[in-house]
Amino acid sequence: MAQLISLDSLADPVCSGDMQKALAKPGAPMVSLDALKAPVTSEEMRKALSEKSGCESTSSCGSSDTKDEMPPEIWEKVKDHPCYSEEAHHYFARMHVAVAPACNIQCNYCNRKYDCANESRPGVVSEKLTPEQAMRKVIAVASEVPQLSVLGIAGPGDACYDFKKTKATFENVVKHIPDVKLCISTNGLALPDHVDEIAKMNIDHVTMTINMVDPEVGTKIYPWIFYKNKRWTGLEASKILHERQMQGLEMLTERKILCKVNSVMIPDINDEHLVEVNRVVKEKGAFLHNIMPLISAPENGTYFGLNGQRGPRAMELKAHQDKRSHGTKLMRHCRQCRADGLGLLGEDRGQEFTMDQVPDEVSYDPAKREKYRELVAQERGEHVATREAAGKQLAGLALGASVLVAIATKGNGRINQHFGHAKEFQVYEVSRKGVEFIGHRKVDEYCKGGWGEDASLDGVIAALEGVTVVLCAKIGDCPKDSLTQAGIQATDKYAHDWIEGGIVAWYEATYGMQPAQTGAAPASAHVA
Ligand code: CLF
Ligand code: SF4
Repeated sequence: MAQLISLDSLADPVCSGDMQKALAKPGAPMVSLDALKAPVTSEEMRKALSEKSGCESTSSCGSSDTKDEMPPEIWEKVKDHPCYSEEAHHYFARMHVAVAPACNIQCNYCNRKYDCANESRPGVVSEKLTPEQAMRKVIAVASEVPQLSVLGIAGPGDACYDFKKTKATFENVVKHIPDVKLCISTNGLALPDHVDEIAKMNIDHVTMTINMVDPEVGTKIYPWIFYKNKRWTGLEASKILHERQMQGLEMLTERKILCKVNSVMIPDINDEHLVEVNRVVKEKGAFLHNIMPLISAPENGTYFGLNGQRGPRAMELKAHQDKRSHGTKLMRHCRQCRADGLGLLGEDRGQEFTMDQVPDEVSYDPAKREKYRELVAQERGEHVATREAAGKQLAGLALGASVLVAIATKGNGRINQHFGHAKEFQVYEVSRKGVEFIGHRKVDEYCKGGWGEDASLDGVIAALEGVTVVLCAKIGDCPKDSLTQAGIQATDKYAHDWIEGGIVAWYEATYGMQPAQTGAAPASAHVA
């Protein structure tokens, strides 16, 4: 008899201990990537899933609220892209190949010399690759990581400045894996020279980092640029960069290539100015605006890090993003990836696929990716329906304040991670608008080698500033008590629920669901 297959089983690099425990549970879904090696047909999987969810139909599944909000051709481009669709980031993974080491500008927040496998910030890589190595690595990863949907080139320098390598890599890869989406990230200076080639190569997604639309502001961020064989500094450098960025954005818009704008929020330098950036990029056709916090510490060796420029705190960033949320659609789920990032956003599986582990001869096996996509198409429908129902339930409440809820999740849209294993918590805001994802908080795992670390717990508590409750798959009494003392509730009652469903159930159990005319804001709700 075929065993039940869950999305987790296709996607999760679980440890063998977890697997044995899961298999020991009567009726538990099988939890192993090995599931894909078994002769399980997609028909069997569909049947298993419909038995589980009670959903026989596959035709209506896969729809989503966001699908209804955009033209079908745009939806096709974003629906499986973990950065362009918040919903997709629960299911799909990106892979960056570090083939473009050279850069034509200097940002005061960048130092590409520094490398640490645990470091997650743009410009950082463990291994630079040639286009040929990149192709072998992508094929190996695509055969093993079913969630992979996007191949990105995000440096470690600039994908457009090093365009020959970017182009050679993409051309090699699409010959073997034609359905992978291609994505590049650039500072924009060399972009206008390559937009036509980008269009020809079907690169549908371009991210441009735009930190200013006023070159005076730019002088505090960019000490120099290299353009037309010459190094430019000061205001002149920032003016050229700004003009080229605007030209590049307009060219992308004309060719209907989706452009996401990333802006690094640098307190007291461009934080207030980002309002204007948001307005201008919206006017010029940017699809999405991603305001990211400056990562700055002396040990990073960056100009800002060495000179004491601080980054924003999580709640500062949130307040800032909230103020900008009426301009271009905001991205809030960015994880500020490394230039060799691999996996779901927020996880990094790069160390599993270093070049010494990639065979010289590789061949692409599409089976896992195909089966995973079929399952996602179905589960996603159920997830979206849960989210919509959550929104309706909350719409009539008299909430004067919003509540922040932190979720421990391994992906797939469920509350499915132990508190102690979380390296980040996803934060949702419960308000009259429904349940909205508003960001994540990175933490050091509390549980290392089977033991809780008090020092890590202090860090987790600090990172959860403003959060009312943590929902997770499992939590011990010890961390739970410490969280309670810090004013944060924690519970594993909603383990394996859809995130939005679990949140509404917790809300109802805690505050009740009172109608607008009689309800009052919960006393302990955090005012955001
Ligand atoms: Fe990579 Fe960037 Fe493409 Fe995504 S990342 S090139 S758009 S595939 Fe995504 Fe990473 Fe944030 Fe970038 S989470 S840093 S936004
Ligand atoms: Fe670093 Fe990117 Fe800035 Fe170049 S554009 S200096 S790689 S952050």
